[in-house]
Amino acid sequence: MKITSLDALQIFDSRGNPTVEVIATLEDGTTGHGLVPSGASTGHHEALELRDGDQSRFRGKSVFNAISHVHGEIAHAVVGRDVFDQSGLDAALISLDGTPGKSRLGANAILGTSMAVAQAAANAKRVPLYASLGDGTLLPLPEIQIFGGGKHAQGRIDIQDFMIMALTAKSYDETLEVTSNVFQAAADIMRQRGLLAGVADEGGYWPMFDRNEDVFDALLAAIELAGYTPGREVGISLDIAATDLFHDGHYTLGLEKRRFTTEEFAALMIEWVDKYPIVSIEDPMAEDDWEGWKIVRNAIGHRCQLIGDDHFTTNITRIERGIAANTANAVLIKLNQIGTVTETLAAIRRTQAAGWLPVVSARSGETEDAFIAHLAVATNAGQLKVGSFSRSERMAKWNEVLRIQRQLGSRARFIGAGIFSQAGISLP
Ligand code: 2PG
Ligand code: MG
Repeated sequence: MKITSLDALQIFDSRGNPTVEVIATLEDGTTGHGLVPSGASTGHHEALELRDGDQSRFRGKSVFNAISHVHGEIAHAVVGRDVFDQSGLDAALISLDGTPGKSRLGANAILGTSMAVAQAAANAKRVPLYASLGDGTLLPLPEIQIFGGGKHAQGRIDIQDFMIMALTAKSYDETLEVTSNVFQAAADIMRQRGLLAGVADEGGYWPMFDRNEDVFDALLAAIELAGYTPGREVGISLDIAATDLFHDGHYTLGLEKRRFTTEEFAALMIEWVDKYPIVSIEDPMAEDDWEGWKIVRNAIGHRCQLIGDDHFTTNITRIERGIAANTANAVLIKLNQIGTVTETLAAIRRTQAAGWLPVVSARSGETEDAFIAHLAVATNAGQLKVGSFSRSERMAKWNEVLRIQRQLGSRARFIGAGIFSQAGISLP
């Protein structure tokens, strides 16, 4: 089935910033849309999101150049190709761009095209996207944000994501019920303490705390108020986003005016895992602090999931270096960090082949597209991170997994926190 045309337009993400939507049309009239998300705490090794930089329009953030690349060179290369040859099409886009970071045409232009074609292929086959992308049937364990900080809350607290994972839930539905209970209880706690002041970029509560550790106290109180035992039914998961805390060779917690060497910051991460029921930490160390990562991995990698986000940027070369150096045991998977569907699928497969865990993730700037819900199920990734349990750009993904569960019926599988044992992680 041939692709007959490609269209693109500037739409807006959940922060109201411009982003790219691409529409692929096939010879039988079938269409597929690809909506591109956008990060704020981005890694330096990510593929380039092409923005116009014209300060007179959308503060420099418009994406009209990326869109004209879709209408021009990209359409020229894609129209007439077979929609079912995703890897051939993605390879053609990569070589057409010709730069390592997709900086000439823009990773946003390329990814929008790649996603639109993947969706059009599923639509042409008249199957859901998850069934077209792979043969997985495993529903993911969610990692859901309760408090948001870091760059998503103007640095109000240093740590970016305070999340929970429903460890003993027997089904995907039950994970959402547990999350919903804790999310509402957290609002009660914040209200009681006079700290409720709106939500951060991914829908978690805006952090009116004075110390990073005060957030742990509020989170533990919320879990208990909801009727669960922290560490048994509900575990804590953090995204430190440590790249943003690392400047001039040191880590800084601005809220507490504390400065750390690599060894000291690694020791703090280990201390927190000893002190609190933490089951997962993302980016505990800065993206290129390979030595710091090794210290943390050696100390706690057998009992805590350690996810590389900025550290790997969904880039197979960096993932392979991490596997060889044993710096982590899990990889955050974001389509727009690498820029094509094929490379994203390869990053997931490589992670799984090493006995590590892929965690499929949204960006802080999201759209109504639920592509990643399908990607998580299609690849049996086992975990999904989409920010909080509020705001429709987040709920679109959680709800889509409910629909997939219904479609899969008795074929749907759920192992929840059982996924950790696949990476040799035993929770205490
Ligand atoms: C992250 C993501 C999502 P951003 O750091 O994992 O929480 O944030 O999209 O801003 O990189
Ligand atoms: Mg992150």
